[in-house]
Amino acid sequence: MKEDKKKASKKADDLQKNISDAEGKTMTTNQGLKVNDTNNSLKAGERGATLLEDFILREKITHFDHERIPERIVHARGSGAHGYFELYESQEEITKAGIFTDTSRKTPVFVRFSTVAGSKGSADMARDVRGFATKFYTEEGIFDLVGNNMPIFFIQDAMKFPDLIHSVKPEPDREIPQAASAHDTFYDFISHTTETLHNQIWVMSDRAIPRSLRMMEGFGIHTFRLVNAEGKSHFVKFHWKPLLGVKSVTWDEAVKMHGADSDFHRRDLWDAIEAGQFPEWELGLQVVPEEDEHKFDFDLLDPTKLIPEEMVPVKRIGKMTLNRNPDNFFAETEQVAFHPGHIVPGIDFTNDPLLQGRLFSYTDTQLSRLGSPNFHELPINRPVNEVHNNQRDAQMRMTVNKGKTAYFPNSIGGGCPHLAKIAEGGFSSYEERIDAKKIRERSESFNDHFSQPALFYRSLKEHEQEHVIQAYSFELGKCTYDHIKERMLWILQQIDENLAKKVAENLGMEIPKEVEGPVNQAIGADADVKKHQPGPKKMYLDKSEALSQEHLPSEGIATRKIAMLVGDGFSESDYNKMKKPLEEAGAMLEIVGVHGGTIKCDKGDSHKVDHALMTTESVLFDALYIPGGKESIAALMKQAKAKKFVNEALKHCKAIAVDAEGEKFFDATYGKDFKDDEAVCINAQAKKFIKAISMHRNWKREKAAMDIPA
Ligand code: HDE
Repeated sequence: MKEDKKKASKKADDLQKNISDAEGKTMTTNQGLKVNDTNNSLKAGERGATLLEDFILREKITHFDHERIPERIVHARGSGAHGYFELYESQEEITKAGIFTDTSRKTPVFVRFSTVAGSKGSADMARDVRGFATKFYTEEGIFDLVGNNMPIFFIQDAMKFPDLIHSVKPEPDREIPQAASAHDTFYDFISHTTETLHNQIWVMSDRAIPRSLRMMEGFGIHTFRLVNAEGKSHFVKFHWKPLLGVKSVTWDEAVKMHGADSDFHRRDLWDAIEAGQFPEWELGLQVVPEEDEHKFDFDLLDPTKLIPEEMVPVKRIGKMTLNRNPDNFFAETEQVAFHPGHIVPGIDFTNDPLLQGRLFSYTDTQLSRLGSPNFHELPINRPVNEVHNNQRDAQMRMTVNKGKTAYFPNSIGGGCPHLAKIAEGGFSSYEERIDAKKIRERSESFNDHFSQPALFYRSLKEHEQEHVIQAYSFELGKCTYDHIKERMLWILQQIDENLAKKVAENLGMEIPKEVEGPVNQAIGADADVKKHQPGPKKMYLDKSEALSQEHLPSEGIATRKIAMLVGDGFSESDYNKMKKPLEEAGAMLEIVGVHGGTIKCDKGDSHKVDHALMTTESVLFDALYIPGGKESIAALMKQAKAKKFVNEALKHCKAIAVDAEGEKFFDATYGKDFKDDEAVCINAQAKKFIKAISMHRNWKREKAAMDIPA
């Protein structure tokens, strides 16, 4: 047990070497000189000019002037956390990787979650894919699993990545919109590139507006290889399954959350870890023997395709726990450098053309972002095992290499560092047989663009489908070119007639009989245009349960935030009735008062207000409780915002509990029409309220609640 703890903290111990804690220390310059004044520059007299001689001023300002580094071209906005990974049972039949064979290990990890399109300071609740990048500090070196919260990607070949990203980023003339795909250039690209549709429809689903970074799945997307000690390879897809289930907010909430708390996800992750409620994910594998490669109706190398879990089940092999917040955002979350090419023996690549391109991009981007090929020496990036090679120098080199030799082979340095035999853990690439012509082409097996978006849509629950319709209607409604919207409607019809019909109705447009010109533009000027059009829609599976967010059962209400809306004079007994059971269930009951400071209960005791009504919004909570207390209810009655608070909670299908006089106030809101609702608890015991909160949302309410003008 003791040994285990030691292993888990190996990276923490390593980082400790660079931790600086100023507590009780004297201020110095960067050269170690004790500083006596940091408020005034050196001047020629009290009211005179500043002197060039002032090296203390110059050092401080120069450092400040250069504090910023370029933000990531994609995934700029992110939040990170430390943790560890533990394996349930050895997977030695399919891989020799130590993290997947040695159950005694507690491998340190650092995870960075991100949005893709927005800038570093953009709002967390943007409709977007979320990055889910995990750095495993293994005993054999770094393994990075650089994935997303959706199991497929927009494009099939790395060559198109700059086009995709240029189309979704703010339009270059006016630099708008920020962190949003709802604009012309994105849909111009999408509507001419049907391979994008599968990822695109996922982005229109609830997956793109998660309730919490802790409540998202993660996927490695590409098919990777696992290689065992005998050198046999299996294909594998990586999955992260959150133990809190997969949960989202509604679009109306997301829009309001942008304003109410643009750091909502970052704060939520930080607060949960600080509160000791550590987020957990199980790592799952979908394993396909090499000989089964061509058994599917799609190509395993095509990153726009997933393997339905009904066809190849996900085997859960271990658990990751995030248990520590970074000490410094810049040093850790900003400077962490992931790379899908960071692998360890037992893990290898496939020829997925998107993955192949990524293998180039990630080192390249660190050179401009972090400024030097020595980025691997930064504390957050360095492995926990020793690094020895003949690479030398370059900007900001921190390692002090001893000796005369920086070449191999050498005799002067005793031949060191020497090479590792494969049996000693030396890496060797999987020996894949290749016999091919060098061509700039796309495989025809990648041409099925409609089957899986259609499977996804068919597999969603009714309310989830409705959200997709609303999302397309919103996004296309924001586009200004009719021909782009028409192309999109025609394309949506290929996915699902009803989806296209509903979106067309909302846009007030007709679905065109056909689109002008080829659906997709030719991939190369000399390429056969016909060959690159989307192939016929296949139907190899009616539905895949796992594609609906509802597929991961989650129990309990741990980490949920419940607002208790009160004025002075609220009922203390009601408060006590709810507080203990909710907290015992791991939830947080926070007092939202009609004013800040402290607020009095009916017994005259003062309670600290967690949020004044004027500083918070209903969208920042998972559920709402209104206790009784005559005076308190009278105060709420006078506040339009208190009514809005209730109406929004209703509209967003949240659990609401009301006690005693609280019912009178509830009747003064749209609540009066929802008193029989499954998640509305009038004068109920905490048990019922807890059950209602654990539903996350009562989607059955949604249709009726949409009419609430909140
Ligand atoms: Fe990335 N991607 N990507 N990407 N990606 C980057 O690397 C790139 C792709 C993903 O938190 C960049 O260090 C290309 C797929 C995540 O630091 C850059 C292509 C998937 C992160 C880059 C892809 C991802 C990145 C920008 C197409 C899911 C954030 C900064 C061939 C499997 C990592 C950086 C973090 C970051 C390139 C496609 C996930 C520019 C060229 C597919 C989670 O190198």
